[in-house]
Amino acid sequence: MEEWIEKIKNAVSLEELDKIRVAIFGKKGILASEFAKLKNLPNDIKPKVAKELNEFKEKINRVLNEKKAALEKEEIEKALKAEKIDLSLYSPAGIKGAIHPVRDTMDRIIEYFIHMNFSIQTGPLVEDDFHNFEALNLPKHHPARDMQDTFYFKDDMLLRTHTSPVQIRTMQNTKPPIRMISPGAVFRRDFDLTHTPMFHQVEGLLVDEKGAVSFANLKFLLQDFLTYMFGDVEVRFRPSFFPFTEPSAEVDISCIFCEGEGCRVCSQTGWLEVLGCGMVDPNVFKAVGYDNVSGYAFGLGVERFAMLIHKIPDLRSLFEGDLRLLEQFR
Ligand code: 2U9
Repeated sequence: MEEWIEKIKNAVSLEELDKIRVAIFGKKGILASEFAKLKNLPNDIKPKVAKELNEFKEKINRVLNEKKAALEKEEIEKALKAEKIDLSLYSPAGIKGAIHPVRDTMDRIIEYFIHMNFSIQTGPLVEDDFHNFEALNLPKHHPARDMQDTFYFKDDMLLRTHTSPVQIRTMQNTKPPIRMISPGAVFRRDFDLTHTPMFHQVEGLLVDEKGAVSFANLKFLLQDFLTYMFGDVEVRFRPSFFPFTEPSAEVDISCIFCEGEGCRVCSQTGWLEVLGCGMVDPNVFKAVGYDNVSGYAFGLGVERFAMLIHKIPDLRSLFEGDLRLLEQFR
C-alpha cells in the first residue's frame, strides 16, 4: 500500500497518474485481484481483510484526487506562463479592410437617388413567375424571356432575373405617387467574359398622375445622374425595346477612356452603353391595378458602372475574392 502511495506522490504528469490509477482500479488492477481472492479466505478473517481493502481503496482514492488536482494546477500555471502576452513586443500594423468596388459603386448610386428624394426598396431573391415576368408584360412563351435565361425552381418559382419584381410588389402595396429605386442581386444563366450568373442592378421607378410624368423628366434625371457618376461626359439616348417600357431607350455616355475619340473599350464608337430606360408600358400598370397614371423606369448594371469608374478590365476579378484587388481600394 505504501509503495502505491509513493508512486502516486512521485508522478510527474497527468498521464503517468492515470496509468497508476488504472493499475489499481482497472479491471485487471490490483484491487480487482485482491477482492477476487477474498472468497478463498476462511470466514473468520474475511471481514477484516475486506475492511482493510476498502480502507485502502478510500485512501488511495483521496491521494489520487489530491495529486490530480495538484498536477492540473501545475499544468495550468505552466501554460499561463508560456502563453503570457508580452505587451512590450513590437507589432506591425494590422491589415486594414476595404470597401469592395461593387459595394462602393452601389453606395454612390443610392446616395444620388436618396438626394433626389427616391426611396430604397428591396424584395425577395426567390420570386414567382408573376412578379418576375407576367406582370412585366412578359407573358409565358414570350421570346424576350430568353433574353434573361432563368434559374428555375419547381412550382413556377425562380431566382429573379432583374429587380423589377420589387417595383411590382411596391405598386401592389402602395398607392401612387411612387418614387423608388430597387438595388440588389439578380441571377441569369450566363457566364462568359462579360457576364456572371449573379450581378447587381439598380432600377428606378417613378409613377404619378397621368400626364404628370414625361420622357423629358426622365432624360433630365438620367443626364444629371450620369454627370454625378462620371463627371463631365456627353449623354445620348438611342431608341430601343424593352417589354416593360414604351417608348424605350438605351443611354450612352461619351467614352471615358478615349473621350469619344474611339478606342478598344468603346469598340471605336466613342460611346459606352450604361443604362436602359423608358415610359412604363400600360400593360404593367394594368397588371398591378393602376389606372390613370403615367411613369418612367430605368435600369443599370452595377458591376458595369464599377468597372468603368475604377477602370477594372476584367469582370471576373470582382468575384474572385482576391485580396490584391481590394488592397487597391483601401
Ligand atoms: C417596372 C417597369 C419598368 C426597368 C428597366 C431597363 C430598361 C434596362 C438593363 C440595364 C443593364 C438590365 O442590368 S442590365 O442588364 N435594364 O435596360 N430596365 S427599363 O424597367 C421597369 C422596371 C420595373 C415595374
